[in-house]
Amino acid sequence: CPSSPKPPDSPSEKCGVLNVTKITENGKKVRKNWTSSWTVLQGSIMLFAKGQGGGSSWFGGNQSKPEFTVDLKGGSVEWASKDKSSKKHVLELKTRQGTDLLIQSENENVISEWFRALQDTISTHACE
Ligand code: I3S
Repeated sequence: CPSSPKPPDSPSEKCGVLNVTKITENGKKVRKNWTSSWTVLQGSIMLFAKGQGGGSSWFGGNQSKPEFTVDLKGGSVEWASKDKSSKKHVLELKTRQGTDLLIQSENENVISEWFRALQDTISTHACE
């Protein structure tokens, strides 16, 4: 592994609105619940924040915190196969904790940028 794959002054940071659903939690399949979520990528952490008016249907479920986070270290990202969703532009994100998510945008450029950022993040943190 390279000791410093990125200069310290260029942290991987990205944010925007994405459609998100969990598909597994702790390795167990869960029912999909697509929700629009404000999404922040900072370091190896991806944070999904409940927006205004996001109630109990928000995909983080009925947890008290208004955010849900996953750690991308040791995870993977790929374009979701057709059997995972009927939607267009869907990424499948797998985490080491056994929580797998689908993230989607109607805008192909938006989701392609997220794909690049997530791949970048995963490879940057692969050696930690
Ligand atoms: O993989 P599935 O079960 O076809 O996913 C669909 C369902 O979650 C559906 O809700 P119900 O559980 O009430 O049937 C959602 O409305 C759909 O959006 C899900 O499929 P897509 O293909 O949109 O990911």
